[in-house]
Amino acid sequence: MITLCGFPVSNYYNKVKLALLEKGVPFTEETVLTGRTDEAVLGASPLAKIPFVRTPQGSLCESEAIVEYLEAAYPNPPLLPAEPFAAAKVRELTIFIDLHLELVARELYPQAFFGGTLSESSQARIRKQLDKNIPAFKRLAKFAPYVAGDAFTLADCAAFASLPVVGMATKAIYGEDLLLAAGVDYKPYIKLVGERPSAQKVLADRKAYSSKV
Ligand SMILES: N[C@@H](CCC(=O)N[C@@H](CS)C(=O)NCC(=O)O)C(=O)O
Repeated sequence: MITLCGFPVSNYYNKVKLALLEKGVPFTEETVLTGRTDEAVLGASPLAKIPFVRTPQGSLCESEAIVEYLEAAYPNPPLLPAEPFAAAKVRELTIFIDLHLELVARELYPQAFFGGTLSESSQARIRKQLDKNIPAFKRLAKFAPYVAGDAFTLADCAAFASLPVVGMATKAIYGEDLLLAAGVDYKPYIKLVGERPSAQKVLADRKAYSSKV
């Protein structure tokens, strides 16, 4: 049995949870907050980031390594195309979401969501990166109707979990959702994916957790 460790508000936690649910892999959840310095966490996730999973073979961190493991260990239903180039295109898009959108926008979160402050120069630096990276993502994203094309893939696990956060963070800091401003019309897509039972569970669990803390 797999144990998913982290908490249901985290976008990377929910990326992995979506993949588990879509594949019907049995799993349990263990609440682990960030910033832990004990061996139980550092032994599984050396940077103390969440999510990580415990499996009968050992633990694994980094959401992309985890979902790739799930894809290999539980191939059905597939969340990557069988054809190697098509699969690589899905991975390419996931990298753009995680690395070039989310990781850049993440620098905004302390002020956007947690009451911190960012200097004007930091805001300007991040804005410059997003103004370059969002149109780049737009070139690759299909929304037809899924982010990588006509099938639900691992890229949707990342996109569903992270695009709304990127949108909200940019709106909070810059007064406009930079995804929408650049013509990335992701809202109907989030609604479509949000109708899947996997996404409904992720959203319901996130809501239940948020109302508890
Ligand atoms: N590259 C990591 C990113 C995970 C990540 O940044 N998780 C956040 C929560 S959403 C976290 O643990 N932040 C605390 C920290 O970075 O110390 C992944 O894909 O799993």
